[in-house]
Amino acid sequence: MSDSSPARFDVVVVGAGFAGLYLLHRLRGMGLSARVYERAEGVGGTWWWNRYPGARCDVESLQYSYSWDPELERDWTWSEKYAAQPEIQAYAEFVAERHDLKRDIRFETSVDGAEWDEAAGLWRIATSRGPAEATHLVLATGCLSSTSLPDIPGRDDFRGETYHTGLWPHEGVDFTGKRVAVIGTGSSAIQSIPIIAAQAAELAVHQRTPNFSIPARNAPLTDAQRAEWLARSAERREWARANTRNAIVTTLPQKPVLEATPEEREAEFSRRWESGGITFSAAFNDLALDPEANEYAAEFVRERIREIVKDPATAEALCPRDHPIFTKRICVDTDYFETFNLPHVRLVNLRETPLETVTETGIRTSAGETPYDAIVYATGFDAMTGSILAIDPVGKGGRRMSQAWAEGPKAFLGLLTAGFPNLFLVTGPGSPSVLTNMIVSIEHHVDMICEQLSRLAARGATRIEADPQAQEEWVAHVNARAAATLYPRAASWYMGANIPGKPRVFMPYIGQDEYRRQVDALAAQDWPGLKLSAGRTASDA
Ligand code: NA7
Repeated sequence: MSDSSPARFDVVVVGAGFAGLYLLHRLRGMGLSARVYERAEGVGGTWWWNRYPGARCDVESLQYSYSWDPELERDWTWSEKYAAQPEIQAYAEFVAERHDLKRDIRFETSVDGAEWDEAAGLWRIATSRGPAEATHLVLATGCLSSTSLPDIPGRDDFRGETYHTGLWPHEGVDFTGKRVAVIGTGSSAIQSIPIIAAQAAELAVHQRTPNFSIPARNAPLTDAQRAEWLARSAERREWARANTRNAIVTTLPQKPVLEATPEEREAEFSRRWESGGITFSAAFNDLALDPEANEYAAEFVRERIREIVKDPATAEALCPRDHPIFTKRICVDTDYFETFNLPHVRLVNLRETPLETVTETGIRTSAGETPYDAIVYATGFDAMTGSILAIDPVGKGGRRMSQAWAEGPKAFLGLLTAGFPNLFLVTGPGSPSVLTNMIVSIEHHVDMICEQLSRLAARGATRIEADPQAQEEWVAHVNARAAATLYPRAASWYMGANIPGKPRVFMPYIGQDEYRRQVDALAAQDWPGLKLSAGRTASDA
């Protein structure tokens, strides 16, 4: 049913993931009227949709949790070192219930468009359930929520079951006795393949680019571990925010690998490999900067692959060589490489036998056609910009975001785009976002948005906009930071390289610790680069 007259709010938020939930809580605390629109039936954002078997966070659960309400961490018990999707989604649900957030969320409602009304000083928002208006619009739409299904010839002809990891059926899928093809070897594939293999009669993994993966060493958390975290969590979180590139508590690297002896090198890589997880990347401080240093880490992982995978040709095919390690988000797995030792699991190396077409009954590569009962596309997302450009807001002068971002996304601090007044992005391009513990970056951006809304109120202003010059300088700064590292050498989704036609621009800001310093310096100067002005508000109109 459609509402007839537009609903009107101080702030409309798109998305009820971790960003939307915290933002709603903050906005209420500021006495603002707010409405969240969410296309899913429940809260959790990416953790609502990514229900594929084995979906699990690569940041430890004790850290991948909110810090804004200390009671949440006292009253919620994480069961494992790395939480699986159902537990994370249940946590989002727990927070929504605890803070009574759902009454201001409209579920199963998509936001299909938004247009800035310059005269009225408000956003006119089109939702699947009717129009809304708001002084401010916040796109808390997530960085990995717009799924990408490759345009493989014949894709829609397949008569068997087809799945995308990012749009997994809520009732689950049972692959028992089935012949399954997985396309892709990114993080979603690497997590799901061992579980699908445990069910399927046959599993063929279609790999175009091999990936680096570190064992998770997941395990149940003990009461002692939880108590130890709780006793010092605030201090540790603060330390990670101030001192690390990714806002993850770890032991910081002590030296460059190029200055380490072979014994030191081996010992430190081995220690990190044995403790597991993405902090393997913090073994030495030059790994993302120097190709020779990087190669030591890459070769260490290749050696482990060769040890694990029994068939030497398969092991070699699984060894990544196309990109420096850490220039794509490192995968974290449980028994991924081990799965290729199972007799019913086969690697299809698309570099040797390219995928030609999907047929009605299977997949044809240059080596011939193989029948399957199910195809799983683990083919990723139109990352960081996909969900924003799906709404494609229309800013001042009728200019669309897709026009403003034609050469790549531009946003001052990853937060506001020039020409789009009162439109905030949460963890947008130009902010550390996907290179970090996302929850930490989300909290930072929500706090920054609320600070700007408070400034507006304190000054009797109603409009905030990024200055185009400040934005250009910021984008140049983001690019310069990336260019000083090995990151741009990978054809990664950070670069937009996985989506045909998407501009190749390194989107996230490298180093959330430095980002915070930049933000704090701007705050100390009363935010040069952000223009506040008075104008008519939604409530005057
Ligand atoms: P990713 O990391 O983008 O992985 C997608 C995979 O799909 C990757 O291996 C791609 O190979 C493969 N792919 C995409 N299109 C094709 C076609 N046309 N043919 C064959 N293979 C293809 O997505 P994920 O969902 O695994 O992970 C995304 C993030 O979520 C991850 O980084 C974590 O932060 C959580 P390619 O490398 O392009 O050769």
